[in-house]
Amino acid sequence: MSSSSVQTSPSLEADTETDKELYQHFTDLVSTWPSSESMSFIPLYRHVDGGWHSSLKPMVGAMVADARFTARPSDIIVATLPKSGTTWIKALLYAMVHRREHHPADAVAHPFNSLGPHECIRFLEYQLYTNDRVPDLDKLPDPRLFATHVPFASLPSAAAASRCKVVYVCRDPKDNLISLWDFANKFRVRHGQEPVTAEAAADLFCRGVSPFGPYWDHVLGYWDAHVERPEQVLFFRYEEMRLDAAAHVRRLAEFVGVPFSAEEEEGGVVDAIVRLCSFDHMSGLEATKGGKTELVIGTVANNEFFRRGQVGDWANHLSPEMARRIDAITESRFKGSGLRANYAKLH
Ligand code: PAP
Repeated sequence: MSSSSVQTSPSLEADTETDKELYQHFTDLVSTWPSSESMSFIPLYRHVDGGWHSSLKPMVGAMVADARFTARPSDIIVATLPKSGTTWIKALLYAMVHRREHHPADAVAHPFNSLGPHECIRFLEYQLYTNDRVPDLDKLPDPRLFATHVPFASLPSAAAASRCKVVYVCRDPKDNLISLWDFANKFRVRHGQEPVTAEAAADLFCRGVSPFGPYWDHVLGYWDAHVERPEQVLFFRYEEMRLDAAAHVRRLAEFVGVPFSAEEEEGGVVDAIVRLCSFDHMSGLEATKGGKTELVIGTVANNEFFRRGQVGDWANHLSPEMARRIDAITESRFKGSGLRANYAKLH
């Protein structure tokens, strides 16, 4: 975690600038950085310090968050690459943390009936630090739950200083890519653009031109942080969550300091959380079928966050050659890190 984005602008006097001027300052700065066509409907900029890619507004939002977010040690931040299980981990974390006020077995009264996971836990750069506003987050009760897609090194520097907790989820890059590609094409079509082929999207992905990518840098950044500070950074894999979601809910609860009591275990609370947050249950809720999420890049129907929710769907879309190309990069980049490269062995 660093304040690299602030270091790129030594003349910035954040305390004296109005919110609008702060956004303008970073917008002007990012606009001078390299940009390239992407699989989505808008170009991606390359963060000159961090090396990661994002469209303009979320990148600016992340920089404003870096400058202005004040953290508490009790904060919990969900960190993911887009399309690697964000919606699911947000649901699991929210349901687990709030299990006493909102019993997960009480499916009728649970907030998920009216609020999607993205409204329960908001993204810093897509929902909170947007539209020239610096949100007042001081009144939120502990523990405050936030989400972000930025790499570990670009998390708000206040979060590093506070030692708040970070929950990371990664996913097989091939499934991550296919999920991203499908989502990006929906945006393209909505904006009157031709969809891109899976192979073209994969080529961009391999060259690191994907939201918050390169994929491999993002995953390794959080992995290394987890190895160094396991008490601060939890590292989950989507495929392993699919194999045993209950074990992950227990680890999540222990990690944030609210383990399940013997009484809760006997009462089946863990399984109730898993069921409540399952793809089948969440995708059938009214909040999913009819709800929307306002993101700084546009409004998204909540059902767009639920596609298939499966492991290995990439095989239906990627050529064997492209799959091998991605696997070879993963193998070589993960080598020596302690992170298993072979996702196929996980399921
Ligand atoms: P985001 O980063 O834009 O919020 P994110 O939730 O990470 O998106 O990605 C959506 C993927 O998670 C979809 O995968 P797919 O395209 O391969 O189907 C979606 O189906 C999957 N997903 C959403 N909710 C769940 C869930 N409860 N369980 C398992 N997978 C889920």
